[in-house]
Amino acid sequence: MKDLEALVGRTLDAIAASTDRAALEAVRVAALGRKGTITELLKSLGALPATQRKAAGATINDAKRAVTAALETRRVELEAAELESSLRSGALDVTLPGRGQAGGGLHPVTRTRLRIEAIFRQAGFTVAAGPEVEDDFHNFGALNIPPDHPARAMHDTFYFGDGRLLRTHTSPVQIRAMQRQGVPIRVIAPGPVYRRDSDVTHSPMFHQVEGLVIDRDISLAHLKGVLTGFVAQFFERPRALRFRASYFPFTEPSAEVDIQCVLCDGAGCRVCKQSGWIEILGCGMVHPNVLTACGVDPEGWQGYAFGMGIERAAMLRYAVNDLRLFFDNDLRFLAQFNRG
Ligand code: 2NL
Repeated sequence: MKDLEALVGRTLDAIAASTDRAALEAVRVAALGRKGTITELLKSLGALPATQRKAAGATINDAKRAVTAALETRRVELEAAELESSLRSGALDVTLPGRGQAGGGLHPVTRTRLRIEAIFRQAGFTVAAGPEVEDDFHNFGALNIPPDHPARAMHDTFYFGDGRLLRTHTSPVQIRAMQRQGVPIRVIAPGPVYRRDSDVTHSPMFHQVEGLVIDRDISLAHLKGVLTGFVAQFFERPRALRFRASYFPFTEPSAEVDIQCVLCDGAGCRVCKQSGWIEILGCGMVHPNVLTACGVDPEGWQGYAFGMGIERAAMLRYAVNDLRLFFDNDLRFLAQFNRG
């Protein structure tokens, strides 16, 4: 029994000294396993005389209970410590700021288109869209440009070879709008257009916005009024307009419109080539043949139309000096339009 007391003492010390669950399990096996020290003692009870067996059995079982209880207590302690340490090592500061989210932004050409749309909507225009793959009639025929007309060469058209082509302007959208909804009509048609032309100042795809107003007694005065208002709103200050007589097959009379240079206020600079004026759009009174082609009686209806390049308008508004910047998609350029 003296040996048993010492054995229990050593076992309890070993339990207390166990720093992880594997060590603790080794102590349990050494004491209570199939060949453990306490197990062996219990087995040896059979060799004792019957008179001593009961008392010895009770003592050994008390020792076994004490060891079992100590094992259990230590197991709970070690598990708590392991949990604590794993929580500490996996600690996460949920108050740290997240990684920067770089927000996307609209392309300057898109911003310019939306700005133009908003100004014309406010003036009572609707915004129309139509196919980019067109037929000869809607892109040329209805616009008073017959098959042999030299104006077709001007447009440097992409042809598919089956009668279809890529629209060279957004006029066909307005032709379709007139055919569909008839007159009176007050519409703008923004969108991509295509021409076989590619150099420093020309891209084979660019954007245009055209406008069309047809009613009973629409005159050049209405055209000048609408364009003057548009330019003042687009550039955020009144600008003088200058109409120069020009030629388009689809308008008569036709004009090209210059505005007082937005960079030098008309004083003369590199952008306006010292003239003080820069061209911004073309326009005119819709040719009677165009109305007839759309089933509109030119004796009862008349109106104006205009066309403007969106990249050009964006260059003037944002003081961008190279058209190609709009097509390179260099984020160092694009990001400048989406600050603040
Ligand atoms: C320019 C000139 C212009 C038109 C476009 C048009 C449309 C219809 C009928 C008549 Cl449906 N005209 N559009 C008229 C005059 C000029 O564009 O320099 N664009 C960039």
